[in-house]
Amino acid sequence: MITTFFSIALNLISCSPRADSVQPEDTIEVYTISGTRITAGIDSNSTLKSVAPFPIGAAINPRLLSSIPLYKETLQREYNSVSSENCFKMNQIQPKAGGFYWKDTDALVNFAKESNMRVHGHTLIYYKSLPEWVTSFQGDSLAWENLMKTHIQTVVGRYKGVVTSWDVVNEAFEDDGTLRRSVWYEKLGADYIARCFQYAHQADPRALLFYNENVVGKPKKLTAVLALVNNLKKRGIAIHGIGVQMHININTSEEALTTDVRQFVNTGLLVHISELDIRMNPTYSTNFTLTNALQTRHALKYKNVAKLYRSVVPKSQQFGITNWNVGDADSWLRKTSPCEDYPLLFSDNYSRKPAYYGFIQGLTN
Ligand code: 9MR
Repeated sequence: MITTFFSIALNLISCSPRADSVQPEDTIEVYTISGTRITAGIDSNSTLKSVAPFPIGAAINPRLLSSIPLYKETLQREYNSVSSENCFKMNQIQPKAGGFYWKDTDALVNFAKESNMRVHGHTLIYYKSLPEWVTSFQGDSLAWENLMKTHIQTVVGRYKGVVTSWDVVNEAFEDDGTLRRSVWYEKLGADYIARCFQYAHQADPRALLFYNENVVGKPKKLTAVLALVNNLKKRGIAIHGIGVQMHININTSEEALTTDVRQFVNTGLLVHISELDIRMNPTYSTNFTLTNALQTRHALKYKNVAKLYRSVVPKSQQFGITNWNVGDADSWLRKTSPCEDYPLLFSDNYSRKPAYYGFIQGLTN
């Protein structure tokens, strides 16, 4: 028996197929033959990590590993890299001055080790998610420098040789390309970024160090990031890669994404699509309806992002693609947006969505 994509979408979302919803050339081919699910050119044993020519990651919450067996199973079946969604952030890992909380990060790295996965640490220095003791800290610039250095070197030092790579600094720029007036900038000046990389490099000279930013559709910020990384390179400061966050939606233009990624490729550094999710409800409509047409557009966008990465980023610069969360129910968007959305590859109960098959096609075809 051959069932088209529509029947599968029907199972997933219980809404009627709409004859006008898909152009033939836009169809993501998903079939079931005698109970075996098949996508164009891909056998049913395929998983993300088995087909991808580079590591495929997910941002995870280690607490869900023990509470949701399917979460863990999905990660182990599909992924060979993990990022930490929140547990390495300063408010979680150093909630009190000098009081480090390692339970969650240890759980994450132990899980990665037993599952043969790479660990990407997100993130050492961020303007957000700071503990109260930092935001209220009183001290001169030397004391602030010491606070920042100690934080970086304690965390990187503990996981030396275990965490492969770090987002050393995250989101240091405003959309207009000026440096964000974060507490780090205010207390330590613009060159705090360079020193963060130096401190991380001292603590683990073999770790790969990334600058991570949300630049899509923000050309001034992108130019500022390029200037920053080129400056660090020129000064001989250890920086190995750029994390291109990709919190996009079904209307985001592939041309714009290509231009952005190409500019990062030109730096010669590793390029990590570090936070991929694709909103289906870009207008934040409160009357959102999940249709087959939307699922198809969503799947095609995932396919195109994967294809774009493969075609624009040379193999030697492909650090990988990381999905920002696993199932839709875990998505940060579900927590922060009041509106319905289904941004990921797996459904609330971790079944593979059309987007999964689109992504698989983009990784292979
Ligand atoms: O997904 C993360 C969410 O759970 C946190 O509340 C939030 C603040 O720490 O950060 C979210 O992740 C962000 C990431 O750290 C940096 N880029 C943007 C991500 C989505 O906001």
